[in-house]
Amino acid sequence: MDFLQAFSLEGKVALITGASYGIGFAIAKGMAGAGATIVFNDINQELVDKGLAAYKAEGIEAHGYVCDVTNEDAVNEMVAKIETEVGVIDILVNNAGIIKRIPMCEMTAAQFRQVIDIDLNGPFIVSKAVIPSMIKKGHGKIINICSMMSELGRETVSAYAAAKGGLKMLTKNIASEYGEYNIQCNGIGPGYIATPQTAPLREIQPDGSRHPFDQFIIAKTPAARWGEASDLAAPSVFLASDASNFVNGHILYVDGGILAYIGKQPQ
Ligand code: NAP
Ligand code: GCO
Repeated sequence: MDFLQAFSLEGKVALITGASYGIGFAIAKGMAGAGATIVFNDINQELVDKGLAAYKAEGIEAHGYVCDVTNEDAVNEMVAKIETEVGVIDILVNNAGIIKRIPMCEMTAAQFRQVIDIDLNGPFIVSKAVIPSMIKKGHGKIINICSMMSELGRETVSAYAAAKGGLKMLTKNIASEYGEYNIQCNGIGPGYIATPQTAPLREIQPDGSRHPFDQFIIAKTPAARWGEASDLAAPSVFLASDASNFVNGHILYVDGGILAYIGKQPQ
């Protein structure tokens, strides 16, 4: 096999959930650059239209659908429509996700459930909808967007950590259950990435100084910076391409080294 050809996504259809902006958009842009046809969804028409315009501005003819990943009927309907209008999905990126930063004892069960529903049930529902056609086609790639919180805890993110820890195990289970059908399911665990989701942690303080959490993350990251959404594009292309055909059930942490580092030693 031509070595570079192994990384090509030419002729592949990629569905990236919640990809009007942020990490999903950057991953989709990378996959389009590698030759894939891009399909994305978001929860309302306004976001989809914004996404379509953003893709167009990058020279990408993306296909956008309104769909909430927690609604099983809507997801099944969307996947059927994509198969008719664009083609069978070769690559699924479960990217849509939310976070709620609330101390655990102040969090309601309804809030906890909402995070689990979007961040864990969503990937289950969308994966389940695409796997049968992947089996028929003889191959498929599923990439679950996990987190540092698939491995670590921290104050206020109990639901998110539970969901992302669960998503890591869902990844391993999909790999175990469907590997024999030439389906590879892997995860990407982004470090701290500068997107709207993390904007509250980077807000400039009234006195003009950097947010204490922002300073904490810089000190905790050997790369000494926040990640950019674009840092996730090439690792995603790798996991979506033939170059990773024997990589299954793996979580690739793209974190500037956070998980490798115990933290700065006292001076
Ligand atoms: P983001 O900027 O908030 O984007 C998330 C996207 O998902 C938004 O377009 C959002 O739409 C969409 N979404 C939310 N609920 C949805 C639903 N039920 N159905 C369909 N789409 C839905 O977040 P991001 O930072 O790009 O994060 C993307 C993924 O990476 C998430 O899974 C997140 O947990 C994960 N992640 C992020 C970081 C980070 O540091 N930023 C690090 C590790 C992992 P709305 O705008 O309408 O909510
Ligand atoms: C937080 C953050 C994180 C990140 C990310 C880390 O409040 O600690 O939002 O959870 O977004 O998932 O990988």
